[in-house]
Amino acid sequence: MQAYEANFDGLVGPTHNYAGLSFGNVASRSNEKSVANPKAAAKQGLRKMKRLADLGFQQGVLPPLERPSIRLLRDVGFSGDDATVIARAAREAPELLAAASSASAMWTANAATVSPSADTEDGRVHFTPANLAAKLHRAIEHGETRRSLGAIFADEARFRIHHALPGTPALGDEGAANHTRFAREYGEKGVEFFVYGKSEYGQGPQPQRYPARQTLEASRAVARLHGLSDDATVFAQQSPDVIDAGVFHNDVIAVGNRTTLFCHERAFVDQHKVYEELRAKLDAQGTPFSALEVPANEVSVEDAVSSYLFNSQLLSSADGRQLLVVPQECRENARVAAYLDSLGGRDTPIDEVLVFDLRESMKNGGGPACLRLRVVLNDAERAAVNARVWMNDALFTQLDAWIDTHYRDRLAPADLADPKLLAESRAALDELTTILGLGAVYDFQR
Ligand code: SUG
Repeated sequence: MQAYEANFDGLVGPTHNYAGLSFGNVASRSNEKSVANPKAAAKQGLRKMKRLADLGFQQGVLPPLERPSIRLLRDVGFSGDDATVIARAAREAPELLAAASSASAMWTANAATVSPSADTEDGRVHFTPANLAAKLHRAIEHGETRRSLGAIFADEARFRIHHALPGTPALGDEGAANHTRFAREYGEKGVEFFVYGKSEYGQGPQPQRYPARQTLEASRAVARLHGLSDDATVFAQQSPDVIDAGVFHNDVIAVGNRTTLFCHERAFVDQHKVYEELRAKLDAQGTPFSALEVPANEVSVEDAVSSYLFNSQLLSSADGRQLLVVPQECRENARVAAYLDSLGGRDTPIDEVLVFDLRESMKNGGGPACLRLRVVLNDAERAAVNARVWMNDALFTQLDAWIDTHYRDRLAPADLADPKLLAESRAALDELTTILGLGAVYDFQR
C-alpha cells in the first residue's frame, strides 16, 4: 500500500526560555540564563514546517503543553491560588519553577516512539510516549503528550497509543530520538533500529561524565509493546565516549531514512557489527542498506555536537531524491560546511542540502530532527488523522498571526515568576485548541 513519512513538528510554546536544565546537553548548559525570544523561536519552527510542506512533504503540527505546569508545582507542595503557587515557587525553588515552565515539548522527537502499521503484529500504528525519566522538566510531559496524540490519532482501529513506561532509571526512554526505521518503501515491512545509552542490568561500558538517558531495557520494552518481530529489530549501544562529549541522544550523531544511515564513525559500540546486523536483517527482506559514515578526521565529534550536522532530517522527496535538512550552524562551522560542500562531488545518497535558521531552539540543544516526530502513514491512516493539524497556507497564516498575538519577544529567567505569563500562555493555548480542532486537551480547559 502507498505510504508516506509525515513529520509532526512541535510548535514552540510561549514560555520558551533558557534555564540550563539539561546536564549532558552542552548547548542547554552553555546558554543557561540567557534571554530567549519565544516569538522568534515559534516563527523559526513554523517556517521550517511551511517550507517542507511547500516542497511536498507531509507536515503536521503538534501543540505545546500547558506551561508553567501548575500541576507539577502543586505536586511538590506549593499551594494557594495559581498566582500564589508561582510566587512561592519563584521564591523558594526557582529551579522547580524553571522545570515547570520549560517549553521542552517542542522537541517532539522525544514525544514518543512510533512504529508504522507495516511493522506491527496487529497492523496498527503504535505510539509509546517517552517517559523522559532522566530530567524532571521532561518527565512531566508524557501524560499531556498522550492526550495530544489521542486528539490527533483518535481512531483506535488504526492507532494504538500506549502509556509511557514506568518512569524510573532502569526504563529511561527518550522516544524517537533513539529510534530509526529502515525500509525500501515506507509502506513495506522494515527494520526498526533502537539505540540505547546503557543497559541497567546487563554488562557493558557506560559513560563516565554525562548520563545515558536511554536504557536497553526500555528499548526492548517499546519493541515488545509495539509487537515488532525479532527479525525486524536491531538494538545497538551508543558509544559512551560520545555521550561524554555531549551526544545526549542518538539523533545528535546519526540519522536514517529508508535504506540510508548517515552517521559519525564514532556513533556506536562495535559499529561494524551494527552495520552487519542491519544489512543482514534488511537483506532478508530484500532491502538494500548503505551507511554513509563521516570520519573523525573530517568532522570531529565536537564539531558534530556544536553544528548538529547529524541532527538533520533526511527526507525522500516524491521524485526519489534525498534531502538533508540542516541547521545554519552547519554552515558556520568551516569543517562541517566543507564536508557538506563536498557531498556534491562524492557518490552519496544525499542529493541536496537545505539550511534553516533554528537558532532559538538550537541554543537549547534542539535542531531540525529534534523538532519533529516521524509517523509513517498509509492513505487510510492519513485520512484518519485529525485533518486540522496538517500544514498548509491557511494554517500557516493562522498560526503566524496567533504567534504575533500571544507571544513575547523576550523572556529572561526572572520573567518566569511573572503570573501574567501563565494567563498569556493559557489564552494562547485555548485559542490554539480551536485552530487545531483538538478539543479540551489542557487541564485548565477541563
Ligand atoms: O532534552 N533541551 C532538550 C533538547 C532535546 C533535543 N532533542 C533531541 N535530540 N531529539 C533536552 O535536553 C533544555 C531546556 C533548558 O535548559 O531550558 C532541554 O530540555
